[in-house]
Amino acid sequence: MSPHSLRRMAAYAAFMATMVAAVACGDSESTNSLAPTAAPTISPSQTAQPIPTTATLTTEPPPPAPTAGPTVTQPAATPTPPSATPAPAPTSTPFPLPAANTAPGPAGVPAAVEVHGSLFTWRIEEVDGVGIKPALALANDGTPHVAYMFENDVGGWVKYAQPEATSPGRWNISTVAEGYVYGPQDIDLTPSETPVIVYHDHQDTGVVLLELGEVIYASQDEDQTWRLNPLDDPGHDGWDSRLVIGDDGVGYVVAVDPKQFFGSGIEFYRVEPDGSYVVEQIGSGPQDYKYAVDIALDSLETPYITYYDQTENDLALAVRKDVGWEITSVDTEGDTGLFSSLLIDSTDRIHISFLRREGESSGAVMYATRGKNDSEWTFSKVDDLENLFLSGASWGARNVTSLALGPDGNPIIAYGDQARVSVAAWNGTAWQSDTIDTSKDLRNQPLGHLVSLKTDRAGRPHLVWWALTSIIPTKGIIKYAVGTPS
Ligand SMILES: [Ca+2]
Ligand SMILES: [Ca+2]
Repeated sequence: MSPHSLRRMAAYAAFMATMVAAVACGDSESTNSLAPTAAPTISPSQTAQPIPTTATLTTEPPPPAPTAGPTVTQPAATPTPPSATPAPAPTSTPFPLPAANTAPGPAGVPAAVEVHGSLFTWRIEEVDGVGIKPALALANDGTPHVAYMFENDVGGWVKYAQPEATSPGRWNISTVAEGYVYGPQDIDLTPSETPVIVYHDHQDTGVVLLELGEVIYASQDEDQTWRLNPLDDPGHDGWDSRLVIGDDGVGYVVAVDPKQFFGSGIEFYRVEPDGSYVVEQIGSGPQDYKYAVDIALDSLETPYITYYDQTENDLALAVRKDVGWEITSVDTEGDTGLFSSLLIDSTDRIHISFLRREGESSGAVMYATRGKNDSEWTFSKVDDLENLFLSGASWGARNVTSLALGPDGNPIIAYGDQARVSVAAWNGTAWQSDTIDTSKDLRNQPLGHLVSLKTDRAGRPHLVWWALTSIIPTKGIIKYAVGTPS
């Protein structure tokens, strides 16, 4: 058997083992009871400290295959298969798709739901009845742009949705790309407000090839056709991709070249408006995909990256220097730094939300901040999550925290687990929160463990998330909410 075939088999075995583990764990996780969600107000944690309020407001890939298949050379390292034993593929899903969730309303007009929280009145809409792992960008006028996907070896896709201007509750949906794609993905807008989406493409169907796999940089031409730019690099690249576009239209991408595919860790991409790009390893060491990475720019457009340092189980911050990357630890308290979300405001104050793991299915949503000239970080606990699904499942916990800044410059953080999606805002002395969605049935329709939050220029929070409706193939419902102050 050729080395090529061996690599294919090893990768496929690891992939299938992950899928099997997902289903096996799903059965036990789904017996958790629904967490109480009645109390909308959260008392400040004992460790909470005042957070400076001087900050001002700032803000923050598709299918297959490239035409002339570039052949990527594999690293010479001896592959060490992840600790996984191949097992028979599961044949059924314990989470049947409820028919009601795919049927449009009688008149074809989707219903919007209003939720009155203590902070905001939320208008909630269903973007699409099929899709997972959404990401959100906002235009200057507050119009949402949503990217989401369907991860499947056959028939997978990436879609893009915007609300219909003249029909509230309806969304215009178009297909960005088709193929064997994977999320989480990300979306941002260029200075001329055209969308760019980044995502992982296996670049094959049915079989995962180590020789392929890239982050795809999908941008829209003036005629609104999608141009798919595979950012070729050695390794099965582009997992957990995140994107921020600078004022000059340069795209800054971070993504994982993961340990699951014998990759070298977290990589940074700088993509020019003409599509040319450079790739750098930031020096993270080997990293699994799953725990999220994020990227933001300071006032000089210096890129900063947060990630979960799997060697030390810490929240790490990497900053691009004139030569290479400088990495420091932000939080080292226990097993911490999962699922981070990063913003830098116009004063160069750094804001990070993340999860400190506390148990098999529990953790604390945390906030860390540091002013430009501060030497120390200030930490604050936002809330606790009790129904996290932290296994290796593709639909398990991923980007479970997402941070934005309100009109006063204070942080607003969206977060969620299988049971609920909540949004908390810092009022200067404490966190207050609204729960805007709860799982109707943890066994049949857990929430999808991913939130994407942005604030518009008026400071209104907008977010997208998803509810799981089927494990194999993984399907869900894409939801969107916008809040106006109560
Ligand atoms: Ca790579
Ligand atoms: Ca590659």
